[in-house]
Amino acid sequence: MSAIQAQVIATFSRRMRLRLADGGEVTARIKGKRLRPVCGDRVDAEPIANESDWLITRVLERDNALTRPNLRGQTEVLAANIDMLIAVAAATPDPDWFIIDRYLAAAEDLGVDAVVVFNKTDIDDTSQSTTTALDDYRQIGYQAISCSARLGDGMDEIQNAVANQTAIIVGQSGVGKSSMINFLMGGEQQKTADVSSKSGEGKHTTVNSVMLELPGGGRVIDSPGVRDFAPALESAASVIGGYREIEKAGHDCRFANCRHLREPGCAVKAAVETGAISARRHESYRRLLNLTEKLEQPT
Ligand SMILES: Nc1nc2c(ncn2[C@@H]2O[C@H](COP(=O)(O)OP(=O)(O)OP(=O)(O)O)[C@@H](O)[C@H]2O)c(=O)[nH]1
Ligand SMILES: [Mg+2]
Ligand SMILES: [Zn+2]
Repeated sequence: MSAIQAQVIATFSRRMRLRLADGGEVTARIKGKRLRPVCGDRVDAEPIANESDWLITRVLERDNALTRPNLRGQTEVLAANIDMLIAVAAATPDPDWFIIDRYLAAAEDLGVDAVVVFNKTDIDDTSQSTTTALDDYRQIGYQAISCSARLGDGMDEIQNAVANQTAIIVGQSGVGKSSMINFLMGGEQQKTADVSSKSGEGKHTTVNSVMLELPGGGRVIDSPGVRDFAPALESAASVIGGYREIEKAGHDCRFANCRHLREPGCAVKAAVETGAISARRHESYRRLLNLTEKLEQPT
């Protein structure tokens, strides 16, 4: 039998789960060392005689890929062919809005829709910093949804947002990504674990990316939680593009190559001073610009 097209729906280092065109699922290994399929990839695969595993022989061209720089400075691909990114923060662990901003910047860079979710409203939904952050996102034009995967509040809004999409759910460990997916799946599909009472951090329960078909429509990729995230951006221009309100205001700066830090006649700084642009978002932009320019320098 010759190769047929399939999609990678789960990765376990070098072993993969594939969904075939007829809806069937098989496990597969990868031909050769050079192929590096990730969750969401479309691949060519063929059965292997006398084995239950299939063999992936080719990775088809990607529409897009969510990446991050790993510790060795290489670009690691997290998932491919997505059309929505859902960035999750929660009442516990303490929300880190800078991480959410950097996920949003990654989504802008990919040209995919992004939604901000604040989970665990049953624990706390009154913190001023959270209310401000969510209001800021809405004002910039992002959908920001508050929910409780435990109680089900707000989960219909998330289901509506992902219907007809292939979305990746990202965020710190322990924010409840897998719990949200379990709620939407209507059962315990994905393993979850308590946030550590000692450190207040999640336990990195999800270790592999897995794509699930939701009964209410749409597909979601559960992904391992992170301590930190920064997109592998190419240039200052892509950092600016990652902050849509900064990019927009920047059209009125005196200098076309304004970096929106200390330049004279900077419309972005002026907007930060009047409060039209959130000072926290501008600080977030400054940090990502710094980081991106540091990575650009040969060391
Ligand atoms: N109170 C409350 N707890 C929740 C809610 N959603 C999830 N949790 C709990 O938060 C803990 C972490 O949830 P997970 O779903 O494992 O979190 P995760 O984001 O998938 O974490 P990683 O896989 O480590 O990245 C679990 O104990 C969940 O039961 C919620 O809405 N309210
Ligand atoms: Mg998880
Ligand atoms: Zn400027």
